[in-house]
Amino acid sequence: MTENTGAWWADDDEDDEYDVYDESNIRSRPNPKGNRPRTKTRPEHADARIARVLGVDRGRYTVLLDEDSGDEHQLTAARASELRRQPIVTGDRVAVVGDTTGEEGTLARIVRIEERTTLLRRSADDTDEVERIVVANADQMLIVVAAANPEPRTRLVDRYLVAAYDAGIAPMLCVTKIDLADPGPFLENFAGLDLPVFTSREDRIPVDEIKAALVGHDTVVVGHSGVGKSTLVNEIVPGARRATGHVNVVTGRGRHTSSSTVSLRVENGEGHGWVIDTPGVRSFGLGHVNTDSILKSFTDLALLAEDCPRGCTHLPDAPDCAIMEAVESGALGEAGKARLDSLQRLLTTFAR
Ligand SMILES: Nc1nc2c(ncn2[C@@H]2O[C@H](COP(=O)(O)OP(=O)(O)OP(=O)(O)O)[C@@H](O)[C@H]2O)c(=O)[nH]1
Ligand SMILES: [Mg+2]
Repeated sequence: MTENTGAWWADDDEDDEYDVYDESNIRSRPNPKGNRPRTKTRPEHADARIARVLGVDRGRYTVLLDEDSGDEHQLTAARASELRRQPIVTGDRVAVVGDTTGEEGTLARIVRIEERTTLLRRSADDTDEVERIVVANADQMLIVVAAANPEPRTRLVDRYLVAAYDAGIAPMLCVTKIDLADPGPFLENFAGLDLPVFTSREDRIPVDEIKAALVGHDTVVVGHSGVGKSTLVNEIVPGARRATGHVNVVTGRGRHTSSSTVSLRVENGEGHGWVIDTPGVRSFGLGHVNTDSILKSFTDLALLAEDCPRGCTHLPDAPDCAIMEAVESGALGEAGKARLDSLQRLLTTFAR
């Protein structure tokens, strides 16, 4: 798949600008059956087949049909007019009808979006009610952060963690560019979390280790522009050919090289999984996140919280917080202290 040159929003598929490519606009075609009007109630599409959305580019969806059968093939599809207000994103499972041969020049039609198991969302900022769906049905998130160039930001990682916990997606962390700086001090911030951590440098990417974690899963790769997401993906998926870009030496910023979200198959001797490379974003707003879901992801602490007073914030100034009492009593050891710190830092992100 080639990368488009549009903005990150090009993936969002909610922009009316892209609706010009939508099938709904081919309506002026003469009706070959004569004068029978188009009926409003459409058939159930009993013959529809389920496909996986691999990528979206200007209103055209690349989908994979008959996954894992001997006849697996990709095809291009457009969204049926009845779905024009519903975003369809990478990772979605959709029902397709029409020409599903995938032959050159053919275009199938997406008539339904299957129920999603997870939905990774973000908003432009924390007050923005408008959500963008980043990816559907991922069960893992690989948060990529560079040890330097660009400098690692704890807060951004916190945001990704919260978004993952909120969506019910298991997070993992990969620190790249460890040839440039020691990742140790940064990683201490996350010591309290059950977070698998990989460290990597371009000439020594732990490919086997990362692959082993990805096989059997759908993993969305997120992180700032320039941290090396596409560099990793290219190493993990031979032939992925994701473009990579330099980081500006003066500003330390990446160039937003990847502009599309794309699913690629990861394989090792054990099986396969899917890795979804996403464009680096400037902000990851969490206007939609519910604080309860953050606590829920700290299973042990959530259990203790059942003894908290009603409406307890679990923040340092909260009276009679059962979690803090347990930690202070030493019952949870040093690890418990670190976990409480992480929990409080994440909760603070949302204290409004
Ligand atoms: N020194 C060093 N440079 C690296 C490492 N990994 C990646 N890079 C460089 O970092 C730059 C950015 O890498 P990309 O893979 O394009 O980053 P990205 O996260 O995909 O960026 P966007 O697509 O813009 O979001 C490239 O010049 C890479 O060669 C590493 O481990 N060490
Ligand atoms: Mg990239």
